[in-house]
Amino acid sequence: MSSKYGLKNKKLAAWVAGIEDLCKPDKVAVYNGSKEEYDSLFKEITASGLAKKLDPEKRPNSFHFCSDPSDVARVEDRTYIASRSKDDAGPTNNWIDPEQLKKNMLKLYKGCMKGRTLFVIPFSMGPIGSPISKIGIEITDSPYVVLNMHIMTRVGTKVLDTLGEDGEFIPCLHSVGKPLADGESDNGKWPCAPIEQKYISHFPEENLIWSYGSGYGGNALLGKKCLALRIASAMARREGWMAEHMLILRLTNPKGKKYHIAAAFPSACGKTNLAMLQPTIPGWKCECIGDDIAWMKIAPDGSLRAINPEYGFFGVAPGTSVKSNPVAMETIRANTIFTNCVVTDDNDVWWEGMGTPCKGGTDWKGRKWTPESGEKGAHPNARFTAPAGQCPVICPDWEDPQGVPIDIFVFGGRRTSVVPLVTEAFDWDHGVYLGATAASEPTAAALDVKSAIRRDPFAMLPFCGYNMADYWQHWFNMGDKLGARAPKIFYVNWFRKSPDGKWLWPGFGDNARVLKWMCERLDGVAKGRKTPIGILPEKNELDLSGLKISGGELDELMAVDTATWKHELDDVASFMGKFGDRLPQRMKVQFDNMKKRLSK
Ligand code: GTP
Ligand code: SPV
Ligand code: MN
Repeated sequence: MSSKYGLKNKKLAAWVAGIEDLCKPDKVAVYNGSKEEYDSLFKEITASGLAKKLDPEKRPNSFHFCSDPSDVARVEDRTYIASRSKDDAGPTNNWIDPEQLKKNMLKLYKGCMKGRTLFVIPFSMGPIGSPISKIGIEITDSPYVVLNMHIMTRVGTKVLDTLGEDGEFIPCLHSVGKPLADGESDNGKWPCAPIEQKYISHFPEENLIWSYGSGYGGNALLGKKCLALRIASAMARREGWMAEHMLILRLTNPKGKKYHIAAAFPSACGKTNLAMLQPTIPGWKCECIGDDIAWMKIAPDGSLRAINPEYGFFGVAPGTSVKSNPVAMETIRANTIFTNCVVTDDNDVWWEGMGTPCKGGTDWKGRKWTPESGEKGAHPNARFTAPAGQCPVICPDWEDPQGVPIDIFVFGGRRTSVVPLVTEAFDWDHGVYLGATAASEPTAAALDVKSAIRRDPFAMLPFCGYNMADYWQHWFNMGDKLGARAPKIFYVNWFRKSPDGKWLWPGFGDNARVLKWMCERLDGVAKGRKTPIGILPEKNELDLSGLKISGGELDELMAVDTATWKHELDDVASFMGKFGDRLPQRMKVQFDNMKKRLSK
């Protein structure tokens, strides 16, 4: 039996009816995920002036959007973890009492979809039917969100069929927060609410997401950061699995041996680039499984299996070039949505660091622009949304419902000094310490992060849906369960600079040289050398064949300066102090060990 709008799932039908009553949209549409529906929505939105269709010869079936200048990235100050107890959200999350937050937001949601269509988007995070996958339903009044979700997740009727009448789903409510008066239209302008009305709210105890006021990226495409990281991390802890801000790749050595690597770097610190790496060392091959999120479960054989819950890439555009990431450039050749780039005079897209000149066009604010304009043409957090299946090096097993077995975890961040190119953890607990103390310089991926460097444990600071200290304990617990099957843990820094401000390491494809050393450590081929902070490559162990790098530069890249590391420890101590009694005992042990090693 079908209810209104053909929704057979009882909980879903009731939820949609309730939200319709609250938000008062003009229309309700259930998104079926077909190409016809995608195309016709694009026709509509292009006619309305919000999207621009790019030259079909140069960029087939691709579109460009300019967002509002106030709505260009995640807003961490307006992102909330609303658990019943403040301590369960922990000192690194914004917290409001869930009842209070709902009261505040209900006022905003009341009538907020007036003049708009309420879209119901059924989506699956992970291959439909995988034991690791989860179903979500996003309600949104933004066609931009519908079109992006179409690329980023598996959407439509097939998800509703899997859900059935009584299946469970995670409700994700989204509104741009800009009701229209009678006869009013957006006039091609990106709708959103002022900053003080924006809320990106998570209720981890009831697996519920409410987002209001922003239409951009992780604030609005609720399957990504909200569901697949914040809500999923809380579920994963309860259920004994892991939801991480990690890329997944498969590296194959010249003998054909495969290694699966999952790496966590903060936003805009190189996940997409590493995921699409093209090794510069002969005989090594890299294939991409995911570029932002990994969900991992222990399989019956004891291995840790990872899937990419997403279906597309929402990647940073600026800096992406044929030289730095040819694979990404090929991936976004067609069927791609661009946001906040330059639209060139010949109707293609352009951004700073694309590696090709641009004579002129329209900048991300919609103004006439030339290279002489003096301002950047693309916003630093301009993004592309492209289907993962279009990636020329997508791994043939990227949709395997069982996932791939992880051998190596890598953590990292953007540090222009102090942190060497690569460090291996002595053991699992030390690896958890390395992840927990990861730090990075700010990037454009969040609007409101300004400090010089900040601790970003496991690259999860903005994405952990519960107390970060409990999250660390969960990592220790997972290590206990994995035992001998636990992946080896490494820490990398591609971003160290010389005193005159030049990158010391070429990065990108050459990062394969570092991954190769990791594999050789796994196989017991490379010996490494012990330092107080971990194991570093022995001289000559890094394959530098064909690379122009001086001995002095290499020494600087690998330098471990005890005095600066002691200083670093003070910062770690004050960060860890925030967690009080919740800080795991095993973390204290690691801290003390580090201190002892540094003072030897
Ligand atoms: P999110 O999508 O925000 O989670 O970011 P991400 O971690 O996927 O970052 P991405 O790979 O898009 O890289 C962001 C920026 O870092 C781009 O401007 C890249 O050009 C730059 N970058 C990536 N890898 C390297 C590297 O190895 N060396 C240097 N110097 N820059 C890099
Ligand atoms: C990030 O900021 O880590 C992203 C982009 O991957 S967003 O989806 O906007 O969060
Ligand atoms: Mn990310």
